[in-house]
Amino acid sequence: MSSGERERTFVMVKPDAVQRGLIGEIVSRLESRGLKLVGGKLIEINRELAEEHYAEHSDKGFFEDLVEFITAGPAFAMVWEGADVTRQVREMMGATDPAEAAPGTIRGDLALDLGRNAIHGSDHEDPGSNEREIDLFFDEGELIEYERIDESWLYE
Ligand code: DAT
Ligand code: MG
Repeated sequence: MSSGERERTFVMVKPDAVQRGLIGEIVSRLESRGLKLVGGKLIEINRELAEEHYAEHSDKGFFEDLVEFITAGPAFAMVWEGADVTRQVREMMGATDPAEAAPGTIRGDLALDLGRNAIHGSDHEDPGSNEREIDLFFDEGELIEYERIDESWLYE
């Protein structure tokens, strides 16, 4: 492997994108990049889990809307693995506000509104957020260790 340490990150297709039939599109982008899916499940997030997941925003004015949105329908929770994966996924997601997200990014291509921004990814600027979020949504037994057949063609 040439660059970056292999790590895991938590990613979620939010309820808006599930309803809009975009699970496959979003999974496909990460999969085609060469990232490895090591866990995934369709879930209904309850209020307690939503409040814990977004605890860092509990004092913000938008917190209640955010909790309502994320609990409004099924979400698709995933764990992805790869070199520098947390930062790479954030780059692929684009800016938090889809109106500011660059074309070519997931939010820039698939969403329009801050409160309906299609995807969640762990914060690469908050060390430990990836592991914390993985633990919150997944049991150890739900994560699968395996090799992609193309790994020697993805990493030097
Ligand atoms: P991100 O999802 O890019 O990590 P964040 O952690 O700052 O962004 O915020 C979590 C979510 O909260 C975000 O995806 C959309 C919503 N949000 C953030 N800032 C907001 C604001 N100013 N008004 C309304 N919703 C906001
Ligand atoms: Mg965040």
